Amino acid sequence: SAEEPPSVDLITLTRHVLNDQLRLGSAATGDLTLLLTAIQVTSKFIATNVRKARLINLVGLAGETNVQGEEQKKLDGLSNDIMVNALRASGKTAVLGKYCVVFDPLDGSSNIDAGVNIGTIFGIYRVRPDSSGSVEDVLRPGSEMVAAGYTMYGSSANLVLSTGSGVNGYTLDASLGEFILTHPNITIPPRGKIYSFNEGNAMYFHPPVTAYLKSIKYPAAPKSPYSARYIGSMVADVHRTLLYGGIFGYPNDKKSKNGKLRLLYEAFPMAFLTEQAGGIATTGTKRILDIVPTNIHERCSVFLGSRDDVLDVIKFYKEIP
Ligand code: AFP
Repeated sequence: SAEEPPSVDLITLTRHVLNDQLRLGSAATGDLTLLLTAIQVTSKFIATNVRKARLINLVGLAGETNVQGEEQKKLDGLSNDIMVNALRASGKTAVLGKYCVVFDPLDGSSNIDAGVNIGTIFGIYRVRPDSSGSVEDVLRPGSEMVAAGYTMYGSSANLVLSTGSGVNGYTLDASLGEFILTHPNITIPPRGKIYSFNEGNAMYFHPPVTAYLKSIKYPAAPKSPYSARYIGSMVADVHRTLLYGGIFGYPNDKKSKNGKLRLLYEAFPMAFLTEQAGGIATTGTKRILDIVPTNIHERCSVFLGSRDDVLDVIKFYKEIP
């Protein structure tokens, strides 16, 4: 009730991660905690700028015409610079101490104008023992990531993180400037009722995908058809999938031969989180986290979400050539 006193034992992201590290004993030097602190600061900064950009979009900047497009585009680059500076390197990967980070600073940016949720996606590798940090350190399977997560910029900023022992969700308390643990131990329901695909690509889909979608839209009685939800912003679509269950898919098709989503900084981190939450992430024929990348910008086919839903897709791939 409104009479209830505020909690006096807030679990912040830093506290939570530090506890995790302490549990690991002497192997933990606190470097990962430091790195995650940098990512948190970055997320707060981007969250503020996303909010500002939306305001500017609504009211315009004093003395400027044609603010809209310009400001939106800048936000994309700005987020990249914020992230890069915070992580001290360039492009989509950065080396910090004994860790390498792959990231998409502002994923779903085509949605900014409409005020739809967007996000930052990141994955973290430990540099190989013999390396001083190079691109080779991130051309490794996603299963070798030590941590992965995203921050979603919506009505609040939500940071969802896994350091390899489950998934936790934190919400930015703007007055404290801290991410507070609000969604401990996120687990995906084993089966959901929602499918999330861009069906505008249906005419290009391969037969197993077409057959799978038909099976959930026209199920045999007494089953009910699935609901469609597609935001077009991977962070938001995956966030909903982690919390409510169901399936998110962006398959390769006759037009996009390798799919659309980027393996390193979209598919891997989301696959890592999905598996840590008890779900499955596959290309249809192969576990995503087992793929060995050959290029940092390569793409891959993606199906992820509730265990039973993704197993259904895999079955269609096995049965239909
Ligand atoms: P943008 O950053 O260009 O908006 O792309 C976002 C994205 O990479 C990912 O966040 C979405 O899941 C996917 O693309 C949506 O793609 P479609 O617009 O083809 O549905």
